[in-house]
Amino acid sequence: MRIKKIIANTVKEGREIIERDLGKDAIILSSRKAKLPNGNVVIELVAALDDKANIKEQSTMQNTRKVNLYENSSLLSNSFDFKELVLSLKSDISNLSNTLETLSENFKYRYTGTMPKQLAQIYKILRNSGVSEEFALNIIGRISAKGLFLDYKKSLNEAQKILLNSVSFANPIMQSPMRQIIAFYGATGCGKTISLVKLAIICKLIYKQNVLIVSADTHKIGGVEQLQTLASISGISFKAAYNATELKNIIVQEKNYNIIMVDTTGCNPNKQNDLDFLVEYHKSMVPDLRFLVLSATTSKNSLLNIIDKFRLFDINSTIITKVDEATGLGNIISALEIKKLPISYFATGQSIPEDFELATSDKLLDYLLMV
Ligand SMILES: Nc1nc2c(ncn2[C@@H]2O[C@H](COP(=O)(O)OP(=O)(O)OP(=O)(O)O)[C@@H](O)[C@H]2O)c(=O)[nH]1
Ligand SMILES: [Mg+2]
Repeated sequence: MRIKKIIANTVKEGREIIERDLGKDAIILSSRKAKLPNGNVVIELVAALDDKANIKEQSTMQNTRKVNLYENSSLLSNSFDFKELVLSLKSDISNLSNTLETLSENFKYRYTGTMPKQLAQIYKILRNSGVSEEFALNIIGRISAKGLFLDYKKSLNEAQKILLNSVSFANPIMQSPMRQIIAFYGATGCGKTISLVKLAIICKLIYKQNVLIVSADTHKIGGVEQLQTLASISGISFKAAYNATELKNIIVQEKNYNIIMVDTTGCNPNKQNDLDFLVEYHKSMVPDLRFLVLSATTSKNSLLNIIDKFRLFDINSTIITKVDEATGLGNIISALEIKKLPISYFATGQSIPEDFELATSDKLLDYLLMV
């Protein structure tokens, strides 16, 4: 595949240059206006030509002929040709997938062509770390405005500073003379139960709190057993609430605990019934602290959707899980920046309780970008 960028005075002129240089089969991938250093406005066109297109076309025609042959003869006697056809189709699909990959890469970085080299590099790092296109462009614009763009290191520091400043951190669970009810909400499989156990152990061992774990995840097969086992290994008291009334009774009766942590059922944010069901539990426990657990491997748009849907529970703060599996936290930062939700903790693996830490700007810096 050959890709060529050309500058012309008009789109028509650009097309003619592409046709002359790459031939009639070239495809125009993008066109936009650009300003030259002398102030002249020109058209910048990016075109691509698949060198193998003609060869492939011929081979596909031959293969089509072979298929027609099969219609009139025994499949067995042509089995060798059939194998060839499958191999050729496989190679066509693989070429197509490579072309799509190149196109999608070009699309992802489509603005870098006009940026100074250093900024283009930082833009790519931001995008690869999950920072949205809009936010990444905004960051690049702010770096440019400060005139830092010729110094890569300074530019990168500035990008990190902007990202760090765009999120806030919430206080962790504190020792308190008052009993605290803490609820964990989130989409299915985001890491609610494991995070709850990690935090319960930390509260018990470090803060010397008397902790009760309650499972309100009684509808999922094995939900109660999973948490009961983890609580028992950790030597933490455990109860299960099979409906909202039982949860309310536990909260009313269990006055001797400083902290009651409630694990809720994982909800599909797009199923209103699931959310309504959870609201019943939420109302019955009236939690003091409401964590939304978000996986760092979730896309920005899905995170925005989850945050919007879980607003029902008056979330105070977030726990970001699976940081160890994510390629940067740009998606999380982009979503939290828009929704103005703070972070309390990072979960960085499956080990209980080691892979759990307080969210601070230093920690965030470690995970922020895939540099
Ligand atoms: N790598 C990694 N895996 C994690 C992390 N947190 C949780 N997990 C794993 O993710 C899977 C789901 O974790 P759970 O805590 O059961 O998730 P959940 O939100 O309670 O799931 P549901 O109750 O089914 O909605 C388990 O295999 C966990 O070990 C993390 O920070 N890093
Ligand atoms: Mg769970």
